[in-house]
Amino acid sequence: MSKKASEAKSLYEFFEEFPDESRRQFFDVEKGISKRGFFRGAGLAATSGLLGLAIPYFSNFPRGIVPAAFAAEDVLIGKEGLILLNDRPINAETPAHLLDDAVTPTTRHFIRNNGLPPASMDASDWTFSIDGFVENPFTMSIEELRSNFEVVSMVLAIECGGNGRAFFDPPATGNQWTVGAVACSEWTGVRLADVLKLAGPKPSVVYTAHYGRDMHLSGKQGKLPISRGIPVSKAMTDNVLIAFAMNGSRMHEQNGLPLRLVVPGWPGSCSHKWLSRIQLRDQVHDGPKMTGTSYRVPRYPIAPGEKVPREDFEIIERMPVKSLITFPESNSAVERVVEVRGHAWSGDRTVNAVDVSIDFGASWLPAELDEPVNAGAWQNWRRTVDFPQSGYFEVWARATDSASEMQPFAINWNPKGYLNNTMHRVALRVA
Ligand SMILES: Nc1nc2c(c(=O)[nH]1)N[C@H]1C(S)=C(S)[C@@H](COP(=O)(O)O)O[C@H]1N2
Ligand SMILES: [Mo]
Repeated sequence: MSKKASEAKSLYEFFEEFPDESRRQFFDVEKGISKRGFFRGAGLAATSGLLGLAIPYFSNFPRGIVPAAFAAEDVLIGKEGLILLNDRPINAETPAHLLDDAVTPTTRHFIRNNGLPPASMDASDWTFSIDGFVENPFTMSIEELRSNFEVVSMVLAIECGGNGRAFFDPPATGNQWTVGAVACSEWTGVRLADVLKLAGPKPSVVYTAHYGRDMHLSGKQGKLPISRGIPVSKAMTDNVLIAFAMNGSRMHEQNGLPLRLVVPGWPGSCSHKWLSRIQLRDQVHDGPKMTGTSYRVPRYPIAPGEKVPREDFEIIERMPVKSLITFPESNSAVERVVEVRGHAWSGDRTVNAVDVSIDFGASWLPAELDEPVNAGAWQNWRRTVDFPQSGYFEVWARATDSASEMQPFAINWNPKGYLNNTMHRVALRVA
């Protein structure tokens, strides 16, 4: 391997690829746990109490894993203000007030991993293959994708199917996302539709299957953390991209560097990261996280806590209508007159109206709502509100989409905690 340890792009990669050097950098056998590493601003503050401590069982420390003392902050290098929900696999959400930008900066795009990111994310030797039920299977480098297909940039929203899971009662197991497993960055890449057309799907094709180079948590070679797919009709939509750049520059390691799918409006799990292969199938895909109850909901409404037979679950397709209040920040103090603002989206549809309430839903005020900058982008909205007096207020926001579907106040419960699109509320102290 020609790469030097100092070129490791993240702490993760450093520990994984250079187990001996990383151990030497972070563990001083005589002085104990140390922080002499070369990682700019890596989260010392939270771990400083541990610095210099002897490590009695040093010789047992597994090679290639990041010490827990550092994991919490250092895995988020290149991210700003994200809240880590889990560090193995890494899952981190963005507080609502940090999602205020019309286009989400790379530093604030959430992270949802099912496994371990690949050790190498080198764009220059990455390949992408398309095969299965196609006339013309092929493999291309990222450079070849760029030169063989039209390169487009689009602002596209990705929301995890489990966003909002934390608000389910009875609770659902899985990452306890509150509202911040959503983002809308600008992605640059080629259209999946163009790539499929060159491959020439056979008439029997109904579904895609997505494969990436991340690893299963068990570390077992060939065991996939996730492999999902979408109906070929969705894959042919012209805002589904195979992306190689994020916000006009390098993609973040945790967001799929160097190549990923972006399937706006559908569960984030369709947007495969570290993408290496798409297979076209003559039947619905059956990879990990595609079957059973994964990314599926009962096909009929059920009562909270109700048990549902497996065969009554169906695959989630479009995400439901939803909105987010990104200003003011919840639990902050504001003046009597304030501009409330945020975003709204509805998978495969547009949002027709956003209304806000400052009186716990008794009356609603229409917000000014922008058109999406392109199909698949969230829509920005704003509304100046005039609080009648000082005190405790809540602002509630409620979006209604082009099919007249409106965000509910009460939760539509389902066993795995998906699709929670209840209204967002922020608490304010009015001066
Ligand atoms: N290869 C791979 N792709 C993946 C995942 C993964 O674990 N591995 N997680 C999926 C899920 S569940 C979501 S919500 C999105 C999150 O994208 P982000 O981490 O860039 O925000 O990536 C999807 N693509
Ligand atoms: Mo997800």
